[in-house]
Amino acid sequence: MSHIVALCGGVGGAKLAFGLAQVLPPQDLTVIVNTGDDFEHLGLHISPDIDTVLYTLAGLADRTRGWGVADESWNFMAALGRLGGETWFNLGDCDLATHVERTRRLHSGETLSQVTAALARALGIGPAIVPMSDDAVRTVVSTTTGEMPFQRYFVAEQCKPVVTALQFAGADAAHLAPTAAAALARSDLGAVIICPSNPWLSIDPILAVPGIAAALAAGSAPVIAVSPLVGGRAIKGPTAKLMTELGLIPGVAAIARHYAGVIDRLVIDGADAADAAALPCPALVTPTVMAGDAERIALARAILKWVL
Ligand code: FO1
Repeated sequence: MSHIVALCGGVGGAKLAFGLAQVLPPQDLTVIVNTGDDFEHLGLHISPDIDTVLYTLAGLADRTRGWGVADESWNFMAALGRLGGETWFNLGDCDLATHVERTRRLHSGETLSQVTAALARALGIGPAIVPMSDDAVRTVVSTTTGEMPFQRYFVAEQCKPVVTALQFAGADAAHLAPTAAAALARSDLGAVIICPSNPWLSIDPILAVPGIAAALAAGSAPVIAVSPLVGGRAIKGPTAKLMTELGLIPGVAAIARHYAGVIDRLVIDGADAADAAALPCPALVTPTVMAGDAERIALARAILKWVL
């Protein structure tokens, strides 16, 4: 069996990572996760996309919200509100434990990779879950109303501001996390799968870490992206709105153009089948909407069957 690397953001990406984790032996999968969304909040280090992947693979994720833990209680937030604290970013009681433990471990000198591996182990997750970097890379969103940190744009402003540009502060000086670099350099690497996460907000920060684009280009393993758009619309999140604001027509053609030079193939939904022939790379047309576990597993199987 060859090794598979998945590049992943939050909710949509985590669903495919879950599917891959069900069909691959744990030692054959490494999931490299975006940390551009990370931030310090209430003195805690929050890694939203890592946690979404951890909770999803552990079967703990809230499937309606897409983030956080299912059957969560909110006593901490209620108490914080009574004290007049900051309540714009919601931390459930169980989720809070993850941030406290991550922050404690980071303060004691562990790297984010080590902390993430420890949390994954504790949650019984088999595949390697790896941050893109142990160095701080922070997505900064430029909008017509000014520049703001990612979570301010995404949660506090609910993605309403019109985006003009994105920057990944710290990326130039960041290093690829050692486990991520090792996975991409494996001689048995069978494929790199870019999960159906937002290319601009979730995948570009990963690709901005020096060395990763070169590693993808240097390897003989095919790089396959899964379009996060179905019929020009995102299943969840601001991808289509953002594309329009950046002057693009939301659709699989623009996704393929965005990833030009990075990907060898694109996976698209049947709703976009008519666009397949005009794409600049080979396309697999298969259902990509992952409503439940069966669809997550079916998509993972279809991609692996196509590439291996
Ligand atoms: N998203 C929201 O829309 N509102 C929230 O209050 C919120 C809290 C939150 C807490 C922990 C966590 O891991 C994620 C959380 N998210 C919340 C989601 C997060 O902002 C986004 O999923 C990602 O950063 C985008 O992928």
